[in-house]
Amino acid sequence: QTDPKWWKEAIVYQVYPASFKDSNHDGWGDIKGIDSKLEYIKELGANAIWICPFYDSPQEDMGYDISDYEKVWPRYGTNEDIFNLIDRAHGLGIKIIVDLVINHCSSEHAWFKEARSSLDNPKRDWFIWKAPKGFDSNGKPIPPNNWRSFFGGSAWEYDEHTGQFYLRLFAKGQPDFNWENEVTRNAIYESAVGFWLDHGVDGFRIDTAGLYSKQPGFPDVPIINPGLDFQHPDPAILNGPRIHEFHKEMNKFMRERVKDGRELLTVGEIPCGTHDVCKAYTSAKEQEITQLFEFEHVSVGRKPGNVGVVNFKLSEFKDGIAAAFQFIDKTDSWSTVYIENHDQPRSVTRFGDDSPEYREISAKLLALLETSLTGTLYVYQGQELGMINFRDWPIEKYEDVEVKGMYKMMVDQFGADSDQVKDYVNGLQLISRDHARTPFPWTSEAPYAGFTDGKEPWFPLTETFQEGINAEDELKDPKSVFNFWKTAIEVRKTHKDVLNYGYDFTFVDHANEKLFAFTKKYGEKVLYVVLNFSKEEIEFSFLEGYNSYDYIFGNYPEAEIDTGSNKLQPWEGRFYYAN
Ligand code: ISL
Repeated sequence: QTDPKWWKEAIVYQVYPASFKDSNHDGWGDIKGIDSKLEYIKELGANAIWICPFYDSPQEDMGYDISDYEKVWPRYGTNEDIFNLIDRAHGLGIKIIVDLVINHCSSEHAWFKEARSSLDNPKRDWFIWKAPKGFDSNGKPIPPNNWRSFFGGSAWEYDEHTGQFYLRLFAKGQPDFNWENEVTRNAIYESAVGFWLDHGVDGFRIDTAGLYSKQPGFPDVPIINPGLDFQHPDPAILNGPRIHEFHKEMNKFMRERVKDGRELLTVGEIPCGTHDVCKAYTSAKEQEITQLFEFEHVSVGRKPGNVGVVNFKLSEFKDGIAAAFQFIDKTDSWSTVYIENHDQPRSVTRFGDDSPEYREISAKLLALLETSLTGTLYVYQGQELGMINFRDWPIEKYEDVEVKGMYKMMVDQFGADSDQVKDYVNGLQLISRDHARTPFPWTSEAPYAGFTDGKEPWFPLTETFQEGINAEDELKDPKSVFNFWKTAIEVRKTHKDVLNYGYDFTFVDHANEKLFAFTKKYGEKVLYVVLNFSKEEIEFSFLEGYNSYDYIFGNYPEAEIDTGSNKLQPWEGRFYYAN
């Protein structure tokens, strides 16, 4: 478990290229923009960067619809730009992880264009085609089964030209590959994996990595939710019969392709369901992937099917955290720690308190929680600033293909004025993916916060860049969220045995709906973490059976608190060693 691999200890900073930094004044972020900010990322303490898709794409789903795996989307720059970025990052001691999106490609990919051209095209079988089940009274073709898309509606798209449906679990322009076909698999590995390994990347974030193996026979499934969400998809598509075989095969391809023996970080995006499944994917012995992103904690407070939000209790969030990350105790598996990404809203709004009074302190509390957990730590751009969700945007201002598809589905089903649709739209204030995708606030300067000095950005900024939530102001302020994250990351590195590798994660006072407390061990060391998830002053108990407590770190200045007292200020958290 403590075998010190770089990918176990990495601090990975996630960059969303469209919204990080524009270098050429066109209102879109780009590769050279990322290059110009490597020092900023290093300053935070990160030593790896995961860059979301930057490949050629019609951008129906922000680059998760790839039309050429081996080419940078021209708006983001050129292949030379990314090769230079990889070199310069390596020079600074920063590893580069790229996104691997291979459950599907874009309908504009040459492979799909060939496949759809005729029934007997040699690439026809690279995708999943089925004849209509029949035709309805209006002569409309009926999809082959009831599988649904994550973005609303049927997962089957009718292709007039050949009179068959193709499967697309996401948007219309994202046809699913047929992973049963070995020729297809090898072509995917060669193009999407081999090409980038040859150019020196240090690993892959593997998109929707549990979806490749579909249930044979394509049976109808019980519809379990009003909508479809990634945590609770229809049962025939997730973790299917050949999924582990496929991952082993791809992993072998990677190992053979890497010529200089470098170790790769491979992180799969997989809601596992059970801990046994999580362990199976990530066991070192099995050689599939090194770690995965679970969804239990970020799903808390979402209605089944992702069609709105409900109130949740702190104890549910605690369970989500334990389920998502702490499954590796005493096994050869490994996990991740994350709370934000480009699909998740801002964590301060979701799990902290984004009011002006408590935003900073609750953002710091979340940083404490994350830096205390075992696994590889991921920080999403803007999280280190304590960014919050945008407020009160009308539905028309949302950009995300998921929102558009789901909104349409809800309106078709319930009517635009229905309570269901109102609920859905209200929920978006809290959970829409768009909150994480607004341009990065580098400065407080209007109108575009230093993100671009050119055209209007592709997507509006979150308004709070003029209220101190921007990199320039935070770098200068020793008490900022940024500088707290920086220190918390140093503390994590200094105490990495128990913080990064600790085991025996055990809740203390689990039923307490304000206090999030637990212990973890490493050898003789016992870490005691107490976090006040409320704006009230609360108390915790020092555990019996220990002689003394050493205070390690917390989110209130040490001079302002009595570390020997068991009282916690609003949103205060502390780490102790229990001796
Ligand atoms: O974002 C979600 C909920 O709001 C998920 O349902 C999401 O679609 C799921 O986590 C899969 O995400 C990944 O693949 C998608 C892409 O849209 C996401 O951005 C990506 O992270 C399709 O490639």
